[in-house]
Amino acid sequence: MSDAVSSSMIDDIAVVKVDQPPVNAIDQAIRKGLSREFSQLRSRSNVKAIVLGCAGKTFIAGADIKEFDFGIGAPGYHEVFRLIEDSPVPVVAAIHGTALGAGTEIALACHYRVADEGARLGLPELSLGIIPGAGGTQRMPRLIPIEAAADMMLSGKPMPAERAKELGMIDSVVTGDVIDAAVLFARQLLAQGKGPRRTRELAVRSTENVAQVLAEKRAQAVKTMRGRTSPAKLLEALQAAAEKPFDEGLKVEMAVSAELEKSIESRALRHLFFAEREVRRIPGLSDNVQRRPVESVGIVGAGTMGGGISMAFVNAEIPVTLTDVSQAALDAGLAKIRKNYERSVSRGSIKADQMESRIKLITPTVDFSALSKADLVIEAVFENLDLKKETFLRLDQTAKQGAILGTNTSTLNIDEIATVTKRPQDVIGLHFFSPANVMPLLEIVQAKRTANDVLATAIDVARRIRKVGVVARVCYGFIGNRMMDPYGREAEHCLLEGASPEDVDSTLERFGMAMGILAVYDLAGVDIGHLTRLALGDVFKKDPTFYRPSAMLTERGWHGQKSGRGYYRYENGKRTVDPEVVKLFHDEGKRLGVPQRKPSTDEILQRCLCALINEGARILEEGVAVRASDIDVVYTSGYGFPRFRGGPMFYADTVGLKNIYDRILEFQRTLDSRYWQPAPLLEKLAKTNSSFKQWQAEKAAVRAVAS
Ligand code: T1G
Repeated sequence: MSDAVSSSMIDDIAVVKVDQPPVNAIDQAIRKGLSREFSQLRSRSNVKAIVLGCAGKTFIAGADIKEFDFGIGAPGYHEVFRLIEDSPVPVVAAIHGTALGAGTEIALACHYRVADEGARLGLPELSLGIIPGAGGTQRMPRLIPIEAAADMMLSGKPMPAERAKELGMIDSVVTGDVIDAAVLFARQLLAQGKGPRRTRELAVRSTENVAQVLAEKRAQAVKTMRGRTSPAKLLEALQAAAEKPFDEGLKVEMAVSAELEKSIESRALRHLFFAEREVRRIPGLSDNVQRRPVESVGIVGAGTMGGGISMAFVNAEIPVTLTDVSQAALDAGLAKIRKNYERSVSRGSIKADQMESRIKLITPTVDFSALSKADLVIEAVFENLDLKKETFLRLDQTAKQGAILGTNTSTLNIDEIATVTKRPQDVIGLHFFSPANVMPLLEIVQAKRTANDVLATAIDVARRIRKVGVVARVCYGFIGNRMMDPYGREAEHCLLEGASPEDVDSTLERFGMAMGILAVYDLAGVDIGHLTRLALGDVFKKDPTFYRPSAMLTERGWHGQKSGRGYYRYENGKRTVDPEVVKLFHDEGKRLGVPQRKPSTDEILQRCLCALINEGARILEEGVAVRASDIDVVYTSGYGFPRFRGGPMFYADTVGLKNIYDRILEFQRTLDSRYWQPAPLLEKLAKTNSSFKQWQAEKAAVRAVAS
């Protein structure tokens, strides 16, 4: 019998409490416990009302997501929630923290809801590729207008208690102990002779032109959630709520839920939910490592990256000292920061006073010695090894003992950068993604000499600034950019074989990529990628076709959006195909003797994906990434890989590694075999009919035994 659910009496009011750290997620044991308690209380005549509350930091934050992989054991959600709703005495939910998913749904099955003023309520199921499956799609529109219910479920964003009360979801918002307040609320109900108020018996609110409202939401969702199935399915369940009696509508919700729970989309998103939490665990790095304090940060370089990184820290209320070589460069950097904040204010995502207080946390200076007080200094100067070494030499002489020295390099060898200091153990890579104040990914690059407390501190800092910190070991391009290299190589080579930039990018975007790779190069600057590759030495000598298109664009000064043309033309903010560039690449392909095969969209897609996955396998076997799922987190949170496909390694597992392997062997026969050598790990897993997930689990098991 699970003791995570208990009940006690306060005079004639029963308090049922759930206590399952860390977030009171409902699993089978909790459902059994709730069923036991509510069944028993039902038969006790001295119970005049029931309060349902939780211990710990939050009310129920949803169903236990892990359970979906194994099937929901009995009793099911509907059975337990119906038991609560059918209680012969009033049931009051006492909500604090973040009630999410089944947490919100169980509250809807209660007859009344009292919430702490800081509480929030949400139905984020779409972020897991499912819909509210415990009655939420049928009960919520009976408490709040169906349009507001649709918005709540489509956005997945938690709603503050006050707003929930305004809409009709919450009966009372309180301060102090919420369970005490709920008991008092129940006592007032009894005094007023009020009994149960079953949500399912209420009418659905505001159904005027509901079909049109939901049709508009569907059209919107098709645009904003490209390639996803669950949004339309959610609207189907809401349509049923508007048109059918409760129990009929519930059947629609149950059928849709059952279908989505098995979908690849949901498996992919559930995979990412846990993968984004697993990234914090580094084998051999104990949780008890003493972290270094990080209460102040120094940033070297007020350019695009330095400015964005500064914003990421002050957004988390960590003061920043921002330096640059000249006042002009500093002023330009600060102006850009203010412009970015003004855009956020105009969009309503922050208030003007918040903007001012954040900017106040930035101390701009051209005096490098001002960095001597910082707990963490991050260098964000131009991507040049000599310049970075020079900067680290100065930091070694300036920064206080014990300060962490971070470099924002995106490709360079951090071990080499660290050699110029007398404290290589304090050096670590902190690779942010542009715009650094927006992009959630932070590649934390552990160099050979990086100390464990520096690594552990960096992982914590990532969480404090609301980034997903993924640990990588040193190699060219770490995880993300290293895998991007063969991916981009294939995309560019297709241009020499007769495809157009539009062919390549539209194929990748149809697959779900946020943006085609060539449009990304135009956004980031075609010259940046070319110069980085040039720094690699004689790659072009070995293969004159290697990234030839971007070399040609750079030679002509066509660097992308910033120069009005690149792979495309950019006029008045619009991107258009450039026939001159298309012809330039095809003629060059013919000149270099590249067969004008005009690859099909399927081949373009498979070449880019197989190249990406194959390099991912190499990264795993070399130990540059700890887990395959870490690579998935890097690509979905930093490179626009579709979340509903789970990331490149998860995707490969869904396709089957044997199929990926066979396709690579086919490309080895039909294309430049130098580039199509299967990674030994991929070959092994393909030949043993295994998967990256299985390989990861086996590695974790071996580590667990060894530790
Ligand atoms: N199921 C299983 N484990 C969960 C969990 C859940 N719902 N929520 C959190 N955890 C684990 C998490 O993996 C981590 O474990 C630890 O708890 C702390 O989480 C029927 C079908 C609540 C805002 O989508 O958004 O209800 O890594 O690190 O930053 O319709 O957790 O320590 O081992 O994230 O303070 C809907 C998911 C489910 C909410 C707290 N609910 N959770 O954030 O802690 S579907 C959700 C969160 C559903 C019904 C449907 C966040 C949080 P570990 P954490 P946090």
